[in-house]
Amino acid sequence: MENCLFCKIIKGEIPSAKVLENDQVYAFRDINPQAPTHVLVVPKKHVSSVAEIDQLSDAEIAACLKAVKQIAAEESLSDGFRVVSNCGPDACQSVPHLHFHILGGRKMGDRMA
Ligand code: DGP
Repeated sequence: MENCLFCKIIKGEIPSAKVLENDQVYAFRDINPQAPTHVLVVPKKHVSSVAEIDQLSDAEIAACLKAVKQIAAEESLSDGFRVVSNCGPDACQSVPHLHFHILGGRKMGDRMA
């Protein structure tokens, strides 16, 4: 997608603090961290959100979640972490390229919304 911010980050046209990359997934630190660890995991193929996840292959979907697991281990989030994927305006999704927030490094609030 020509004008997609995260597509530009994946292509290296916009700098990012890379955490993990493989054939299917790119992960980088959020520019506005909301926890000591705040990493975004994105599929390299552009889809807007979970609402379009059927446009990804099963392997691409699995790669995202396996990346979440790998990053949580590498970031030593052994006490737990939260995975969030905002989807659409009611969820305040601000970048329309599917992404999974990994939030950890502190105790989260017990309310999710
Ligand atoms: P969401 O609101 O769920 O769509 O989350 C989008 C996240 O993307 C938000 O936490 C801030 C982050 N973000 C926006 N622009 C940039 C950027 O240019 N670089 C990085 N690293 N993160 C960004």
